[in-house]
Amino acid sequence: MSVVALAGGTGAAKLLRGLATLIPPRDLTVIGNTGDDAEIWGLHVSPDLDTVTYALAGTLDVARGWGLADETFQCLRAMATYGAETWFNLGDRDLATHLVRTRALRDAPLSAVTARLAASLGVAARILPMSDEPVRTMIRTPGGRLTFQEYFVREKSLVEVTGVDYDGAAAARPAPGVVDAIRSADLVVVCPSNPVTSIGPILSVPGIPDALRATAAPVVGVSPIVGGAAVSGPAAALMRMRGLEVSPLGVAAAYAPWLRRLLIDSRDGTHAGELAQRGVEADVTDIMMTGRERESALARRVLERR
Ligand code: FO1
Repeated sequence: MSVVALAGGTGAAKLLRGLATLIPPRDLTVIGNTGDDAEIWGLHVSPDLDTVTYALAGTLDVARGWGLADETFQCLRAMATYGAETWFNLGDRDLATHLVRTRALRDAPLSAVTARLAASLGVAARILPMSDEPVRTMIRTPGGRLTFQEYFVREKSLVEVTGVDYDGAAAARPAPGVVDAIRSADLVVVCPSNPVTSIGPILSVPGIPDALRATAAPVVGVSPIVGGAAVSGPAAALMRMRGLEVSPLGVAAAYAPWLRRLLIDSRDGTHAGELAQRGVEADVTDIMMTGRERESALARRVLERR
């Protein structure tokens, strides 16, 4: 069985860890968001690809949802003494990933470099960036445009957002393997990630929405919205700004017309009827992944064919 997952960062990491307990890693292909990639101290940082890779390698700092467990930040402190910007917390061992990636990108595309990093960390699942070309999520605010990391980490998502752009998307192509993986999948999973800034950039790459429409595989999502609020991060404000209702209905609207089934929380069960009217089967369950067992239980539910 071939499972393809569209993934952002933290929310996706939990579901992917659950899936990895149930299917052979070689059956899992992750298509990761690179819209929030950033250049920090001259290094190419790919936060979502790293979060997914570390999660599947078993080395993610699960409490924080990003970076490596048992990390230290000596280099960050040393950089501060040189007057460098230190709002983006790069850990000492995490730095090794960015050093190796940045050097390797001189000779190879991001997809090849990502595969190499994953293999070095013992990850057998296939992790593909959505594109080898740069696509950057830019947040429009009354004070000007910010990169996603400036908005999310430096400004703590507190500034007003007037729009979101995916710079470079029009000229980007899906990374090698992305379209084939979607078209030949037995199941496509949309992880519980931010529809605007995690899954949105993936869908902005020409060719990926067409593949989702064309695949014979059922496309199954897990709602990142529970009880009218985002499970984590700024998804609610960004969805509102896009005119999407902050509920499973808004999530379904973001993934129309190819989303077939959406796992929603018991608290949102009242939306099941309207989802059905819109052609999306609601699968009502407890979707909060508060521990390893819940991650596996939710993943099992995602894999169930109906
Ligand atoms: N998130 C934060 O909230 N603060 C940070 O300082 C931070 C540093 C960081 C370093 C490496 C990395 O891979 C991720 C990091 N993140 C941090 C998370 C990152 O901003 C988010 O995971 C995504 O970009 C959103 O999915």
